[in-house]
Amino acid sequence: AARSGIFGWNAYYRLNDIYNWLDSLEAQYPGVVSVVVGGTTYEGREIRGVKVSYKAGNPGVFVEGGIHAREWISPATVTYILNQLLTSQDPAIRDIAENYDWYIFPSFNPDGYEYTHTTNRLWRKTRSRSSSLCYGADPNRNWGFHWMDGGASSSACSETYAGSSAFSEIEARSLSQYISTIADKLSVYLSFHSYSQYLLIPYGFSNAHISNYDTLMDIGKKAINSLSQRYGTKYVVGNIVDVIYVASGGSMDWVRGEYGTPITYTYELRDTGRNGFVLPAEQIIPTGEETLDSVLTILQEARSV
Ligand code: ING
Ligand code: ZN
Repeated sequence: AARSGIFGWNAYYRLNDIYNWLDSLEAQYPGVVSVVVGGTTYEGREIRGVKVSYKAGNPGVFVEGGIHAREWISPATVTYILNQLLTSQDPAIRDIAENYDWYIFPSFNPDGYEYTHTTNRLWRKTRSRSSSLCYGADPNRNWGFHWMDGGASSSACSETYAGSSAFSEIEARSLSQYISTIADKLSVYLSFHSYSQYLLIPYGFSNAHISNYDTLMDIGKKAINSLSQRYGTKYVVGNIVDVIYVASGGSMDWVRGEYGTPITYTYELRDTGRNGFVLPAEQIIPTGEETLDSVLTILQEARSV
């Protein structure tokens, strides 16, 4: 478990530890890191992130973590990547760090994340009151592009409850509004889930080939090859429907559908089911390392498209 005042990647951390660390980065890297607020949750927490910018006018990369509460390796990997962008001496990492503007949100679902620490380790959804019987909607079925167009439930007690309407959840609604303010600057959107070791491309409502399907598949294959080099971790790349299942109302679908952001991927991080959502903390650093290897490839390749 975490000791107070210390942040790192040998344990999983509470929301406030993550937020205090983000705040400390702003103090440590003035003029480079700024804390940004993407919205507010049902229970009144901030959805806090950082912008990392070494110079004006860079293309933007948005990094989304923790939209599902129980997928703890997601916020941990996102903070690992953020730390490397600020501290790595590797010229290739320095190059992507300094030549993109980064918008990084470790937890898109803070209420759910805290609930997995206090009450139910396997909670997935938000914590809004959905019915007299059940809490929460699936924040990755609540976004307003092809909402409720397959692979989402209208039953309040379902794990994939899409909500009472598109953007019924304040988390998805306020984050979509935040993203709208920077969308014209974004060339890349990366979303981090677990588990299954997949690298997914839009859409989740359909497996029709999108306009740059071949490019995304091509870059995706290079990315999972880079990822495999360090520890031999095997990923599969493909359209969401082709690789896993139909799932509408996801954040990545909305970003691509609403703004046409060209390079968008959703990661399903380690493992393939041995530990599932309860991935041992010893795997945070290796997961962070191999995932950053693949992000580096994506961003190097994204430059020349
Ligand atoms: N997987 C994702 C889910 O929300 C996904 C897969 C990604 C669906 C992007 C739609 C869009 O079901 C997990 N593990 O949550
Ligand atoms: Zn998920």
